Parts: sequence; structure tokens; C-alpha cells
Amino acid sequence: MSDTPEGEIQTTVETEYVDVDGDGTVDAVRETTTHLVDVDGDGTVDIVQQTVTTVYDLTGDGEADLIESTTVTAVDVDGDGEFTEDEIEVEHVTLVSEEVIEEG
Ligand SMILES: [Ca+2]
Ligand SMILES: [Ca+2]
Ligand SMILES: [Ca+2]
Repeated sequence: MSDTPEGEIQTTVETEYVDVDGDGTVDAVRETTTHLVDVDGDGTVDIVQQTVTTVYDLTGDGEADLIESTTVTAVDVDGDGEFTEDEIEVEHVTLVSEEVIEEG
């Protein structure tokens, strides 16, 4: 469905591997997902949503121990093509596995 008359969503995903402690082994995976939504199909993006999720393997057992997620949502409410501070919302979520809590 490439010829939708109105309403277009463009999604990009970037994945980054991070060596947090610098020992040469990757400890975290960072994924950035960006959604650009042109609600009315006029060619100007009306909603931008970007989520950065970082998954850490702190214990090195291959299982995720800590997940950090930040979502920034910008909605051009007044339709002037610009995102001002009151049109931007930031949500931060951190999840820690029981394994890490027990080990302190
Ligand atoms: Ca490392
Ligand atoms: Ca638009
Ligand atoms: Ca605006």
C-alpha cells in the first residue's frame, strides 16, 4: 500500500552495539525507532515519535538485566510545522531484572 491518499507513516530503526565497560565485549544493545507521521498527507510531518531502548547484559550471561527506554513524542498540535516545547512529551521507563536486584 504505497499510494495511500492521506496519512503516511515512515519508520526507521537503528541498532547500535555498545561496549559499556570497554573490555571489548558488547554489553548493551541500543535500538532507536523513529516514526514520522503525516496525518493529513500534506507532505508536512505532524507527529514525530522516537523511542530509544537500551538493553544491558550486566552479568554477561546473555540475558537482559536492565532495560532503559525513552520515548519522545512530538505532535504539531497547532499545525505550524514546528514542534514547540508544549508539543513535546518525554517518557522514561527503566526495567531491572530480579537477578540484578538480588545480587545488589
Ligand atoms: Ca564490555
Ligand atoms: Ca501533515
Ligand atoms: Ca507547532
